[in-house]
Amino acid sequence: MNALYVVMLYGVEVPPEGLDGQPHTTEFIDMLEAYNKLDKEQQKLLENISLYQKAPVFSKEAIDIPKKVHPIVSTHKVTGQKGLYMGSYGAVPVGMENEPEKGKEFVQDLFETVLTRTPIYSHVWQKGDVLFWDNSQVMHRGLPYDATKYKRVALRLGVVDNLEAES
Ligand SMILES: O=C(O)CCC(=O)C(=O)O
Repeated sequence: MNALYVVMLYGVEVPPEGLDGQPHTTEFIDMLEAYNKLDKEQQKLLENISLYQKAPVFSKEAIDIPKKVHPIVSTHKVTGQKGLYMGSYGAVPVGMENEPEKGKEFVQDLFETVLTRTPIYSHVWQKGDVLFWDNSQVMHRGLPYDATKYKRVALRLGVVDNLEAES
């Protein structure tokens, strides 16, 4: 998977609010904790499952990009700790290609379990904030704001690991 290893986001210009009067935030979930909060049996079951991930682009061309396969339990290349890798919306387990709706439901149910057991860190942006995260075992999403009213400028730096290449 060519997912970025470390991501940095620098809020150069930040909207004063998100939607519906809520603060403008980016949410994060620690997927190590998500894995650790699962029952042992569920952890074991997931060890054998990989997901087809969709390309993280929102264009018609994305349909033609081959899907990537990633194990749902990922082992951190540096710490050796296990975490969940749930990836993109609409991911389907390998072996369930012919019943994609059932596959998506499986992933959705797992994600709902994660959300009930794992706290979400919601970062309320202030101009000038710099965030770093380990993108290999942290999930994130930026929440929407009214782009017709406010300007947002964020600089993003991504680091790709080459740990396999070196070892
Ligand atoms: O815009 C945000 O708050 C999140 C940024 C993001 O999704 C990313 O950098 O991958």
